[in-house]
Amino acid sequence: MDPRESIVYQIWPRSFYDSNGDGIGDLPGVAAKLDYLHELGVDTVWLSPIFPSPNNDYGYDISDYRAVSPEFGTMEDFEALVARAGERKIKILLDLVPNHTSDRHAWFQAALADPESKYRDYYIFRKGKNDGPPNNWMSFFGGSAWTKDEKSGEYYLTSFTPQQCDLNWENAGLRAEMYDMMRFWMDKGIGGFRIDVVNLLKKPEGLPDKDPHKRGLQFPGKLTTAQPGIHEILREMNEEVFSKYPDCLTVGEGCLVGIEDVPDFTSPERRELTMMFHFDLATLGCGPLGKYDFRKLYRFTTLEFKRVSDAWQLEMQRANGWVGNYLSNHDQPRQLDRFGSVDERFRRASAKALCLYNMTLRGTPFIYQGEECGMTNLALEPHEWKDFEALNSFKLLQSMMHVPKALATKIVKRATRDNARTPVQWDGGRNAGFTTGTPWLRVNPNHTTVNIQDDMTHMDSIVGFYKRAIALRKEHSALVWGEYAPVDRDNPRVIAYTRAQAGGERLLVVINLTGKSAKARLPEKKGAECLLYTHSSRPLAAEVLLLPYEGLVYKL
Ligand code: TEU
Ligand code: CA
Repeated sequence: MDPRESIVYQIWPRSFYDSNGDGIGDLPGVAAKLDYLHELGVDTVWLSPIFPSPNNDYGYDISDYRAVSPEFGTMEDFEALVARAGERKIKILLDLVPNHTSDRHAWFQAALADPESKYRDYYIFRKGKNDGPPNNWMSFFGGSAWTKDEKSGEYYLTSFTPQQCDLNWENAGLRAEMYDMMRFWMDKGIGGFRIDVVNLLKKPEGLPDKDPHKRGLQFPGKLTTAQPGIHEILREMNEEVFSKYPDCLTVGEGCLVGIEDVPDFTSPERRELTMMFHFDLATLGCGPLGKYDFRKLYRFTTLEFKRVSDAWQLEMQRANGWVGNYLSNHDQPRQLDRFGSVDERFRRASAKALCLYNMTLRGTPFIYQGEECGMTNLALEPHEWKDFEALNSFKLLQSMMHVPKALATKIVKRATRDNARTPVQWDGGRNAGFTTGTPWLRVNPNHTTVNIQDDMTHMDSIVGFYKRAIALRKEHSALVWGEYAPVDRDNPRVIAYTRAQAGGERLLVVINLTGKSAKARLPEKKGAECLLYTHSSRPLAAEVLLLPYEGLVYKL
């Protein structure tokens, strides 16, 4: 199978399913739910990092690339999971975090202990400037991107938390070790990798200041996310690893990557990555500084959503690029809070509408755990926040941006990644059936009504709709490969498009993305078959009045 045809389900293992009652989801927990995932229809499961980690950034700070975190199980558990998934024709993707290791990693410890060690050059150590860090870069999570090594007086680059030390991909020895590690996992039978902040691997020559005329820390932006030399690294990685494994799926997280950049990473003839994520929907309604930049109050119109969506669909098609489409993941608030409705009147309908959208786009759909039963944000209280990004942003909002505490609390409650990380709601019982122990993060009390088990028996089941939408995509290759063409483009509430395959089918998708009824102007075709609907089947007409969040697919 061409890996672009996959349907991927993302698991954030810590919160998926706990098999041994310690309150932390684990690999045997994933294995226990394989039948559920198989029935859902997904063929690929991406596991967020499962490696040993001190959890300063919950697994994205890895202290050993070649082992399984004891919190999640053993290597035998992992191998058993791959085997059992394979029996169900499900591939496992691992999360590769090549930009940085934890400061607990043996390489970094060796680099600290002895500045002459070969491992020093695995990282990015530099002398300070004017009693401060080597340059003015701001970390992704706020504060300086540099951390001081008190022993040598030098600084090392930490683009995320101060405990995540950026690796130096200019070092050929480091690259060789990384490729070897990747083959180690591929040889265990995995299907490929999701690659963390892949565009950051290439740093600019000389690590210059960003906007040197400006005072204070500056977010380096394109200076670190768009260095042309990144493509040489990826071509080498492809040659050394991916090309050796047929049908290997690689999805790069292109942190804040531009629409003009993605085709170069993903056109098959360039032999780099299979696909990439983009951030332009995730950051809709945010200010230029991202999620915690509340100045636009996270408000956006459906037309703005459509413009971004159309732009990516059309440009990837034109330039032969490929994206992984998603509306939520472990870094973003729940998709219903962002793009749908958490109002009980519309929760189910909007969950289905968003599913229908994701399953009918050009690109590869990614589902994030729990979205299939319509999970929502949990407004955790400040003392419950676990995420470094949230805690740090809370401080910075108050100290640097002078936001009053009450407003800062409101912003962080809304934006924190903890929203996506509360345990999966399996049933309406104690701890939502996630654990028999004490969950590491509070379970959303709405699990008494919002949960997978109850949803599956509901006549208006969201899980049931996911199954039908996934099956539809599997049955109609036009939904994967067909040409994308927008319909009724200026409609302020309804998104509509056709997917047409040369010599094959032509399908029409129409979705009301709002909580108000809306008219859509559609191409006429007598006797068009209604293949899938969120509410009920209805005949195609030149003008239809859609209910809130109603969506339909027709075969023209
Ligand atoms: O995220 C990269 C990234 O771009 C983040 O800054 C992201 O935009 C932010 O979390 C949104 O709030 C990846 C991982 O997905 C994330 O979980 C890690 O924390 C980060 O890399 C560092 O490894
Ligand atoms: Ca456990």
